[in-house]
Amino acid sequence: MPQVTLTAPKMSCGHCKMAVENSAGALAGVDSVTADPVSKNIDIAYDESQVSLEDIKQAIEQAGYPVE
Ligand SMILES: [Cu+2]
Repeated sequence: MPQVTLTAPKMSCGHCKMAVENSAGALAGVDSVTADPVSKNIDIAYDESQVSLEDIKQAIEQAGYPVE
């Protein structure tokens, strides 16, 4: 299962963490999402046969957090 770390500089607090985790975590095929508002990193494990990295980025960006 691929694992990737994205960076979302706009995350700043626990609310941001939950918003990011809930947005990506709601996608079928996303196994785990851990967002850290201090390091700005989002660790994601996903099943590439069910969901693409592009879909995951899009979900997080739609929640209001541009990813790098
Ligand atoms: Cu916040």
